[in-house]
Amino acid sequence: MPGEVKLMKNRMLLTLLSLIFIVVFLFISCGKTAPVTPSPGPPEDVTPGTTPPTKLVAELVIESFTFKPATLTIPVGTTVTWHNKDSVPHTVTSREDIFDGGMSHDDTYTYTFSQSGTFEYYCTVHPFMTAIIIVE
Ligand SMILES: [Cu+2]
Repeated sequence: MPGEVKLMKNRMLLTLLSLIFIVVFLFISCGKTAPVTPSPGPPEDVTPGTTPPTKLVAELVIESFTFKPATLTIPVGTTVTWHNKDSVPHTVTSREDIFDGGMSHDDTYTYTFSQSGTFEYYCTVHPFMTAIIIVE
């Protein structure tokens, strides 16, 4: 009888050790697989189309009482800069009062065309100075 009890105790101890071993093994396995989980960050940055669009710009000069070029065709969203190279002041004045800017010598005026259309403008100081911006 005592020998049988000892055997049972040994079997119980063996079962308990096996359980502990399984639990420890599972913990180690979990610890190893965890870092493999993909991080959600980087793929979004790689997605095409997220890069900022290049800024649309155009430059005009006012020289010898003339807007150069007299007719300029630009896409919607273009920022136009006029540069007065004359020694006298000029203005860039829209016929429909959409934009109006004055410039002294070597000064600039900037306007962004966010709507399509044909925009005629002139200089209020010298009304014979006219030009057109076509926004498509
Ligand atoms: Cu002028």
